[in-house]
Amino acid sequence: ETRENVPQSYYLTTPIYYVNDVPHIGHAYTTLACDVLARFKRLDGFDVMFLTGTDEHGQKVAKSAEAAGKSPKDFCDEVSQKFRDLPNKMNFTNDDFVRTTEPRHYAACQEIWNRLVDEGFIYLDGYAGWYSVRDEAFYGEDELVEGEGGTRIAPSGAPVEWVEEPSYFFRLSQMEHRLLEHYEKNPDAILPESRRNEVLSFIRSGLRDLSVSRTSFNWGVPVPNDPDHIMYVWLDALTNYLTAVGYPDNENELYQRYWPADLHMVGKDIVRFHAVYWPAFLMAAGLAPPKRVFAHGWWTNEGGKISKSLGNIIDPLQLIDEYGLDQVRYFLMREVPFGRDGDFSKAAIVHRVNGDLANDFGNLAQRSLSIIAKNCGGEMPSPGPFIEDDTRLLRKVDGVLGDMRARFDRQEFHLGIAAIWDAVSDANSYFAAQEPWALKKTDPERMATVLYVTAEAIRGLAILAQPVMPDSCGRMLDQLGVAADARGFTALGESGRMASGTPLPKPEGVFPRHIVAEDNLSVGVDEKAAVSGKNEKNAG
Ligand code: ME8
Repeated sequence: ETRENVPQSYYLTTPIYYVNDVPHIGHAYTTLACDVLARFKRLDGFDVMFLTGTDEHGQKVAKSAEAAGKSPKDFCDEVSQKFRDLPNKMNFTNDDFVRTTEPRHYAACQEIWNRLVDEGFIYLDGYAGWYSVRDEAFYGEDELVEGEGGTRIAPSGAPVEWVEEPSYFFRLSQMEHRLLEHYEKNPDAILPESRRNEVLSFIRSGLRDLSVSRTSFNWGVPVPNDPDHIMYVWLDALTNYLTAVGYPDNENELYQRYWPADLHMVGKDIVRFHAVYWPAFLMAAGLAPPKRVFAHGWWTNEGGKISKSLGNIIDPLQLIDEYGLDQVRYFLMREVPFGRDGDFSKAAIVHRVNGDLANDFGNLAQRSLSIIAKNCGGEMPSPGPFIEDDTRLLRKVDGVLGDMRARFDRQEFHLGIAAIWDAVSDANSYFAAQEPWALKKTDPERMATVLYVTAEAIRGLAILAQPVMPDSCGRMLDQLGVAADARGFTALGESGRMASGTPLPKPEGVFPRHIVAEDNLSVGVDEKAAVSGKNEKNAG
């Protein structure tokens, strides 16, 4: 038994989303990024655990339930269901879905609390200070900024209220040194670099002990041995990552295989909770901190902040109806350099759908497969000897996986995808230069070779693009007659070369053009502007 035979594990998580709001593009984006990475790792032979879920406790959710005239539990059941439906609608492959109202989660929360008590990190005192319900966060006086009419608001723009109540505290101040040491030893534990710098300067500015229980309401996990207190919703929520691997049973297989998490994917709004509080709780409790927190950027809508009150929330399901599921998945992962903020615009998505997908990839497959259907008896052609042009293209496609690995390992999804499209572009140039359609009469053997090489290139590219567009690439591979068990990354290159003579189904277009409605001409006019648009400027 060699070590190489045991697949390497990879545990990745999304934030668990508050159920005060229905899923929108921002939530879909984070989970999509994780899905793309989870699929990539599985195709690359890893043993993957991919987790998402809902955050159901706290004042914010309790207030939303009250406003809806429902009990917190009924309200949570209802909204959580909308998040549980998302994987089905967006083809997400999460292995588990954790809800903080589940008994298994209470067990995990109470255990980590007890560990923190045992290690001497919890003490009882009183909290008198500012709290933002919208952020579910405590703020120091010095952190507040002036809002409209001289009111005080959190740096996030959220209103704050003065709170005074008995509270347990976590000795965060004692973790400063260990956190800095941890991040010095692990330079890639927070990405991108800008977020790492932000977190480090926050830690260096000095950490205050953190209030970790509340007594003024009771929608939460009770503190062990003091039921007047419920646990602070962030300590509760963060613990979900342990719940899903069976904590507190450290002996169980999931925990053994997957802890510590390889990646907590979050938005930049919650990096402090994940990169300061969470590793501090874990290390204080004697548990290993996550290997990486990646905080991605923020989406705006046609230049404006997305908010419920502005009524410009983008519903991912509506986008899918309009542009197609894989088209939306591709756009979100390709358009904006991952980590940066991005702007959603119709012009930009139409440009990607019609340019990258319909013209560049879709047409190549459709044209080459149609010529094969017409001129090669509907079978995979039998190639003659390869010339340098042929091997150069196939070598290029074979090289993409190495690039993708390097990029995806740093969550640079846009660059990993760009590597595929660089090869798509080469395949198009090859196809145009070789003119297989003109060879039928003059040199049928060379025609067969060019068509075979093109089909091989498309096979490789479709295998590589599966994590982003699983359905469409699956259909492309169907049309090439590639068996379902020959679609992993080990089938790339020589080892998976297609057999000549394989009968092929009738070719069908996989990436249709998006037709812009007449009454929405501005999109058509803008389509060009999108090429040099804002999001590209971010790319540097
Ligand atoms: O913060 N652009 O939940 P939440 C990009 N329950 N991403 C966005 C976005 C936007 N405009 N809007 C939301 C919470 N997101 C806590 C998390 S984890 C232990 C607890 C994404 O429902 C982004 O990932 O407010 C952000 O971090 C997350 O949704 C916030 O979701």
